[in-house]
Amino acid sequence: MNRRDFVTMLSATAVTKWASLETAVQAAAAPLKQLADQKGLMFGSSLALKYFEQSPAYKQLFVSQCDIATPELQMKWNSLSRQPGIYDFSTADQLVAFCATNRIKVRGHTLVWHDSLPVWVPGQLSPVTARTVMLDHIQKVAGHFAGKLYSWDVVNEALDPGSQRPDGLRSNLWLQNIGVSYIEQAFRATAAADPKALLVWNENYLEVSNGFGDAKRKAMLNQLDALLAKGVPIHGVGLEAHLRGDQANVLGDASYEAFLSELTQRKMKIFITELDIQDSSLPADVGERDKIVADIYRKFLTASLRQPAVKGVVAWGLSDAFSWISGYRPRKDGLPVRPLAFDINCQPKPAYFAIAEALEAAPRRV
Ligand code: 9MR
Repeated sequence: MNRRDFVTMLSATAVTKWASLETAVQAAAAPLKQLADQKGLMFGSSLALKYFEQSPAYKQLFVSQCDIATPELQMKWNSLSRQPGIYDFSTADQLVAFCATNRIKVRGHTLVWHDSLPVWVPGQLSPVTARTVMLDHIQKVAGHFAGKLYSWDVVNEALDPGSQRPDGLRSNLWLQNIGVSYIEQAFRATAAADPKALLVWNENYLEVSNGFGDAKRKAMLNQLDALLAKGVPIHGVGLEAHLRGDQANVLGDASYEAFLSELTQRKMKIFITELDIQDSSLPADVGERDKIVADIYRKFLTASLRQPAVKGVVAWGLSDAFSWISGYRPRKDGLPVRPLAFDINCQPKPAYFAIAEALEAAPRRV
């Protein structure tokens, strides 16, 4: 009997009064980090320590499943600095210490973004000051954590076809005040502040094979060509992969795999950085919904992991109890969302088994 059948049998048993049932189900669910490690991959999740106070079971689940983590909020500019030039690293330091204790690598997230800025930042930006404000921030933050992080998301979501620019860049505050060179400057400054961290451009919607995604892919490859030609230290691309349950037909297809090959040819390490699946517009029936979500996890990850340049998978949360989607993309019928691998009781869902199967099918990294 394979693992999935064994767990289905345990879950289906009517004798739910057995105190050991939940433990048995969890025990049969091999840690995803272990399945990943067998293939030379990493598996992890976004992390916020406050959830562990609400649920000790979640803490246990997190530590058992993850060998890499991304702070969900704690390293964003508005979390670190409420007043100009004054930084409080205490919460982020706690997170880094927790990860060190539990042998979990940390992905720094994120240095230069248009979102999650403290209110004081936009007020200080002008074509004269913006460069100094950005570089000071990078020096302070990347300098503070130097040597302790696996990687940095140096720029985040810097592409947006909606900005209607021929280069596909997002017309954000940094571009408007510094110009397109803000990206190159950000990477060079991060490399100087933390020479050990892997430097990543983290981006959304690159994984979607439609007109919008195609435009982003083209812009991404053009940007990489220009940066690499100038010797800019950029080592990887992060694909957020906030996927939608109603987009199965445009996920994990041949053109997506062709895009991953293009990144590979440019010697990029590739990371799936914020994986989850919005079930907001899927049928209400939980069995039906869970199956659609699981099928997308399997299809998308199987396609992603076939490419050896993909080094790891980070989910944007592990348990449905703690997902940004319940606040940002709730269901119209008011039912709880089910976007992640484990349910609100930290029990594995079909999505877990789909992720496990994709990891087991992945070629071993050398
Ligand atoms: O999940 C995060 C949510 O709790 C925050 O309110 C929000 C703004 O900081 O950011 C969310 O995480 C985002 C990530 O940092 C970047 N990519 C999109 C993620 C989901 O919105």
